[in-house]
Amino acid sequence: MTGYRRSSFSLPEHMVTDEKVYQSRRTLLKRLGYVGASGLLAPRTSLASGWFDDEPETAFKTVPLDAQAAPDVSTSETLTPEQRVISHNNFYEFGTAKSDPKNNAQGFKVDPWTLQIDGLVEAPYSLGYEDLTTAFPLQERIYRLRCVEAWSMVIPWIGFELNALLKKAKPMSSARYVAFETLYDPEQMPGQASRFVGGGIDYPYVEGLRIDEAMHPLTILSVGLYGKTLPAQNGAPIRLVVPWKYGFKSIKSIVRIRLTDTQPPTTWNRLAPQEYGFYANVNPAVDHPRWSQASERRITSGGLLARNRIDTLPFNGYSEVASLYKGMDLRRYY
Ligand SMILES: Nc1nc2c(c(=O)[nH]1)N[C@H]1C(S)=C(S)[C@@H](COP(=O)(O)O)O[C@H]1N2
Ligand SMILES: [Mo]
Repeated sequence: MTGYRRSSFSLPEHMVTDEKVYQSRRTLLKRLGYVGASGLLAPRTSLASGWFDDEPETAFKTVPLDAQAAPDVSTSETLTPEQRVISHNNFYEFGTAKSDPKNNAQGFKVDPWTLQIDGLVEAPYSLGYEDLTTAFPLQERIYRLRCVEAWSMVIPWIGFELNALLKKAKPMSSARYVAFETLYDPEQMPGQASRFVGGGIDYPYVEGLRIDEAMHPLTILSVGLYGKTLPAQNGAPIRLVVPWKYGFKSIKSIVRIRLTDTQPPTTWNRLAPQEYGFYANVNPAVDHPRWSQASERRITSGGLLARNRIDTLPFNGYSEVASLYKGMDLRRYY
């Protein structure tokens, strides 16, 4: 059981304001020819309006989720407040500003959903929306999340070990990597409909892990946070969380998990290979070409001037994974 307050989603004041800004930006983008009307209008018009007048029309629904606490793999550091976890996001499919995912993903449809597990496995299978939260016992794990942009959060995730999902498919001995893919649906994801909104990424967003990284017990698939199912902006209905790697490895809204024998392409590596590697292990000794990775801004309840600069730790403090990289030059395999 989790002990968090379960308030229903309500639309904060600043979001209403942001929505106005977004509407005017949308008009501009349309005029510039970057987006077709359908791409950006879909998330709002696809909602049944007028039925629940007391509910904000654009609120994505989350529901309480029970999970077994896992103190042995959880940090006791102060949690990043829920409001920050769900309003400061990277999810370029919904725009590149930190507030864009929250503002643009409220109409995201996740039910029905299909997650396919295939590739080099003896027993490929798929999970539907309900299965995501029922097929495997759920745990609550409090992990640090360290973005490559040098900010970090402490988040109470709900999920299960990726290795449980993989083992169920009976991986073949030839499987050496695991490839992940986010939903491709430009009707729902404005960033996929427009290179301008989506930061120039070639969608769908893809990620990958070596099989031993994927099988490591710290690697989880998350279906919730703060005692509830995942908000759209955090990668509903299911996303990866690899706590010792930079945040961009933790791919959101996954529809396919494929076992392969070759290293799969990964989105940020494809976009800027000198800056983002396949491994992307958190490493204070290897700077990003354009900024230091020695320290990070921990997002807490304090304001922008809060003293929340902390040292970054190798593997984001998860030193038990170091043995996975024995003998590897971590400067070369960044
Ligand atoms: N599909 C997809 N997954 C994604 C991203 C994205 O833009 N698209 N951003 C990544 C980055 S850079 C980070 S830091 C984390 C942020 O997760 P959060 O918004 O839940 O904190 O999601 C990662 N997963
Ligand atoms: Mo990130």
